[in-house]
Amino acid sequence: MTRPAPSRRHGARAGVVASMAALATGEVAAVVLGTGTSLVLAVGQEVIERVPPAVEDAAIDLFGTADKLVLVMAIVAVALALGAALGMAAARRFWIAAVGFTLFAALGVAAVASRPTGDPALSAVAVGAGVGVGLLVLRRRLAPAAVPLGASSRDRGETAGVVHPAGPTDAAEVGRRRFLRLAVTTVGAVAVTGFAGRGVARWLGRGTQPGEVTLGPVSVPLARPASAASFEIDGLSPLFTPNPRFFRIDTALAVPRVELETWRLRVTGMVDQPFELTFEELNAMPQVEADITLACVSNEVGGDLVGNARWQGVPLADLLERAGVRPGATQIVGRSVDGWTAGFPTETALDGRTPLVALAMNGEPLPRDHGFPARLVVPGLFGYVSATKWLSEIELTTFEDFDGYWVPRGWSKLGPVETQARIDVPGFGSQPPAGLVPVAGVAWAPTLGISRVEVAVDEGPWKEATLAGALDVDTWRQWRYDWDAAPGRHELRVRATDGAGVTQTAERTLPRPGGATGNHTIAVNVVDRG
Ligand SMILES: Nc1nc2c(c(=O)[nH]1)N[C@H]1C(S)=C(S)[C@@H](COP(=O)(O)O)O[C@H]1N2
Ligand SMILES: [Mo]
Repeated sequence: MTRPAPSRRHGARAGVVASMAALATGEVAAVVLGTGTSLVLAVGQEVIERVPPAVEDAAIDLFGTADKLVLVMAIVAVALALGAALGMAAARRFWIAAVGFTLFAALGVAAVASRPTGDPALSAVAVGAGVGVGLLVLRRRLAPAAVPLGASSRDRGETAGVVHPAGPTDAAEVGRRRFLRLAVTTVGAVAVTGFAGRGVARWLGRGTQPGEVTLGPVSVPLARPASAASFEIDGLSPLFTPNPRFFRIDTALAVPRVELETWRLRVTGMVDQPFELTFEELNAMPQVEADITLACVSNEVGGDLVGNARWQGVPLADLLERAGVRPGATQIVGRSVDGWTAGFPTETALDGRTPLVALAMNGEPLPRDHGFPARLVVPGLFGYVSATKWLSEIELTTFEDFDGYWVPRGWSKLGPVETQARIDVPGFGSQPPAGLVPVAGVAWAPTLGISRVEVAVDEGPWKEATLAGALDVDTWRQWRYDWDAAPGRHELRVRATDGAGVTQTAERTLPRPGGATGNHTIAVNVVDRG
């Protein structure tokens, strides 16, 4: 007797369920086995690193910082769609699904293998388990006897009339079989859940908690200059951005979890004495504090991808001195445990500014999101060329020999921070009451400091704003302008002048390739109180 083949629709549905089962099994197995990354994360990371700049820009425009979540959902959606296609094919020839699932699994393992943190052998086991479970599920669902209760009438119609060759004969036997199946499933589920649960716990506990670290002492703790007393204005950015509110920008789909026992910082490349340090050794070196404003090159004029912190760490210059930089080593490259890189001129480490291998941020060990256990911070340079988080290596090289992560993706080789001013209050589109309206914000020109901020109302002349004391030339500076506002719609513009007397350009440019320029401008609607 030949059985009718399942319908294509039934095949597609079975394929989706099978690929869901395969993905879920693979991800759980990855956690349990501790493969370092998973198929979905590794494929996502490959997509992030390979996508053309135009697509990347569009995705960021469209989804903003939710882009990573959208990416993961898209990968799952594609996997399910492929499952549907394979399920349809498998309804006729099962081997097509077997080959298809195995091919995609191989691609996934290749993605894991290309990650510095991934273990290809273990992940082949995890992905293999996923494929096995997926194919089992598919086989069961495509077996004519297994048409599910919830199947559509069409599916049932097509398989109606199939006689179970060895169907149960009496009710007692049916009961026994059901009980047996239930028992086996329950035991299986409990075992898997327990195993997975332990794995998840281990996974979550993996890596050292920043809180477990005791930071070394600071040679000369910074006192906050008395002159830096900040303005008390509602909505104005505080001088120091609290860690939980500090912007986060990176390519990491999963934040790297570093185990301090095995972590090393290596100084390599064009040096006389390459060396490596444990965290303990690094933490035991003389440390300093520095107030440095960090800005992202992707920050739009008026945007919030900028923050200020008090960093604590080891001066980069001390590490370079110990290694002995060879002549001709024009570029310092920071490399992250996840393979990300950023490079900046060697002279910026030696020209009097204070680049740090930072271990702490605002008095706490670096939070994981901001690079635990160590990161670079270089005053005056955008993060993408300098501020390597989860730092594992500092390599001396040349600009001819190496490009950091973002350079081949269309961003400038050199990334000095553009002088900028931002209006924090009143908010864009707000409706302040007529009369005296405090206009305030922050301005930055790292390494030179801010010497003047001016505000213009509508087409009026530039008027000088009052500056709060300067924390440091490397940090932003608060400013305020008390505006006598008349009712109606008004436009406010701001511009900053750096410590060398150069006023920022009014020319509007996009962030790519070297950072946005132009005057932050907002519109407000002043309302008559009477
Ligand atoms: N390892 C790693 N470090 C990185 C990045 C990254 O993608 N990976 N992004 C850089 C960029 S573009 C910026 S702007 C800063 C942001 O630092 P934050 O997330 O601590 O604010 O980190 C830099 N360091
Ligand atoms: Mo950035």
